[in-house]
Amino acid sequence: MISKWTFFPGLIFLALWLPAAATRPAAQNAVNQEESKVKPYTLPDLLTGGNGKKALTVQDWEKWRRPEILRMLESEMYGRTPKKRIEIRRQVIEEDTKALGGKATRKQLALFLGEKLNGPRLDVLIYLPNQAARPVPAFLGLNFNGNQAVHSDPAILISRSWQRENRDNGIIDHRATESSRGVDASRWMVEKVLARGYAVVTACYNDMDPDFDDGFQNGIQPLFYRPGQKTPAADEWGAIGAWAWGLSRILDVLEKEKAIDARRVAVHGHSRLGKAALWAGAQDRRFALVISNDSGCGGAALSKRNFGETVGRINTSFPHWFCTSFRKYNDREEALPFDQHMLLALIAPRPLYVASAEEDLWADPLGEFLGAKNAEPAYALFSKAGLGTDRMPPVHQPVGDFIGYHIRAGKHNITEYDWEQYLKFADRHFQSK
Ligand code: GTR
Repeated sequence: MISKWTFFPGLIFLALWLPAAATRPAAQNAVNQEESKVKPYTLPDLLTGGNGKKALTVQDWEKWRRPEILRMLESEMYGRTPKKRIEIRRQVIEEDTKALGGKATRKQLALFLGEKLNGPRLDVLIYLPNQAARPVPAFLGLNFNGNQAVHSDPAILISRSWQRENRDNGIIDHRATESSRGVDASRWMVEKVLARGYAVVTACYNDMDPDFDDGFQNGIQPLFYRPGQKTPAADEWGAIGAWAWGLSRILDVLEKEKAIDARRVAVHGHSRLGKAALWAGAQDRRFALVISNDSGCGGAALSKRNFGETVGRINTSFPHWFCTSFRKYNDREEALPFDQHMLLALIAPRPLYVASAEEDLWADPLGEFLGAKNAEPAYALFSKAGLGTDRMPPVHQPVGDFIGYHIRAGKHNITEYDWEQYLKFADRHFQSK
């Protein structure tokens, strides 16, 4: 007989668990972080088109296979970027040729997006090395927390945009405060990058589309709505699309900066901003080099490999990042007609670097390596060598030629070690240009 003491606790447990389970999306139960539990999966062949034909030459790739992949990723994942051109007014807000103790020139520009004066505004921060004899290459990346977070330089304008709450980082009531200056300095290494002869260019991703789900009312999307449109269509861009668009608009600006060689701009990003950097590099071929730091699911990591963050999880936690069409693959990764190796392949033949961190299981380091590995056939069409190995290298042993890869010890972050590798990789590929 069941005693009342075994029965009641069970009932109480059920009563607590049932409502929670009913509201919890099924996808939240399905995250695997054990290699032995990875199920077999098949990747769509990179070079074989929807009609069964295989791309055998650069011409095939350029003429039909690349556009076909790009269209799939647009309409099924990141959403199409509107073709419409909006009005953008550029204003130099501040300039100092003796910044950072005389080592650099700091320039701050505002891009006013759209016709309204009080519309979205993109604040761009540029540091140029002062010693340069000719136009310099640049590292361009979006930042979390605002431009003032990348360096403690007191002259950097404090971001006016909504920011993710983080009191430890000086973000209070969603606004950046004085105490947020330089909180992300270790992720940017401004002095180090300048000393190596590169310009440092950044802007805050929240300037384009604040990183929360508000039904696309407060970012740049409304500037592109057709008359009567209230939200992007199922195959139109989400937040990652907007962030990538912003990177291209900053590149437009760099093309007008005489001190910068816009043909040698590396676009980079960490995590969600790594996803945005990859999507920007895939769409806009003016980016000469692309770097993904721990970009994980929706970035360099394969989706069909069930390890770490899943499509269902990412679409549930961040419903505004991708287009709504992408949600049909929640818990159905096997039905995806593409995978992330195809995103990476769109960057070919330009140099691509993918980096992982050993403890960052959520981003699936091996999945990131395999994303890069399976992009190689596109590079091979251009006679460019990729990783040069089939096996994931051990920690701190970077590999690769036109596709670089490393895994470092530690957590989900960007560290000096990562920067050392990016600088070496960029030196190698940009010196010849
Ligand atoms: C996580 C998210 C990841 C990654 C990360 C980040 O919460 O699940 O996809 O983007 O945030 O941006 O740091």
